[in-house]
Amino acid sequence: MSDKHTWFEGIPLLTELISPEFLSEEWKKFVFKEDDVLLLTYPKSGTHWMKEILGLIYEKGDPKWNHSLPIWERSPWLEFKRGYRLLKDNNGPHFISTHLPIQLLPKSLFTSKAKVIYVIRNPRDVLVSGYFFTSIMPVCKQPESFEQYFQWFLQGNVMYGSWFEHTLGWMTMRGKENYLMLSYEELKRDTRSTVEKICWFLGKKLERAEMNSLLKHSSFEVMKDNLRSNYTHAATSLAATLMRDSLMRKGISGDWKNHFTVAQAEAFDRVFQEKMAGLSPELFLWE
Ligand code: PPS
Repeated sequence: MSDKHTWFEGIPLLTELISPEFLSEEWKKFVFKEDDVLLLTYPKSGTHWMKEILGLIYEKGDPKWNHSLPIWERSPWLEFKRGYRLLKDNNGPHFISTHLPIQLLPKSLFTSKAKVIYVIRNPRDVLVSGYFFTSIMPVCKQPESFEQYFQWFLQGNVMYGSWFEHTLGWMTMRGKENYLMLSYEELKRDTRSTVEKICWFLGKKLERAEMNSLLKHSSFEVMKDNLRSNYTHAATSLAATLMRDSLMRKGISGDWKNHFTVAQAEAFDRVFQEKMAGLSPELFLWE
């Protein structure tokens, strides 16, 4: 693996974005507060979509906040220096995001009453989305082919490590009352009902007009044009365009069928069945 990845406690992290030194003793003592909302995802699982939805729930469908602050300030990344500073320097409540696996989270999470939302996505679509993202993002290790990335993904040699281990880890929190697990697919299939479920979990209620506004402003098309969500405000215009087109790429379920060969689909199924054998198939309702 190239130096685009730095391995930390067995997990490949993007060298340019996260340093093991930063995930230090001080960082590990971060205290989650009762009214924080923590969004947990493996990369490419719909994180930005959920960030947009959370902002709209708390703002009762009004898009002003989502359109005035960059998305990385609305819901800072716990594992990025800049995000962590924002969280430390401001009393909150916070919307916090992370792609880290469970074993790397600050321990206060496990005794905190912070609300935790975990979004899972069909790993086949995660793989395809990750392939297009890493292929054009200079901070990522770029694959020479889809087949090469496919193999890296199955081996866990991609940013944030194995999807299988990551998912098995976060699923151990199932059953806790401050933990809600959702899938990208249910959000896509029936956004309204899924947002109602999130509102119920967060103790929020939206009127019909507020919900309609939320659905409009969190749609793929509107988000792709939201300058504060599509990274157009990122450091350079090239980075911004690359980010927008790779971060908000297609926004559909099942795109893997357009990219996997029959042999890849079969190989993936074998690994999935082996790694996820202990879990009920009902947890994975996707095609
Ligand atoms: S990241 O970079 O890991 O944080 O990416 P993440 O935000 O988790 O996931 C990116 C994928 O989410 C899709 N997306 C959406 N889908 C539906 N509706 C909306 N509003 C939406 N916003 C983002 C995005 O297109 C990426 O998936 P792919 O399959 O690549 O299109």
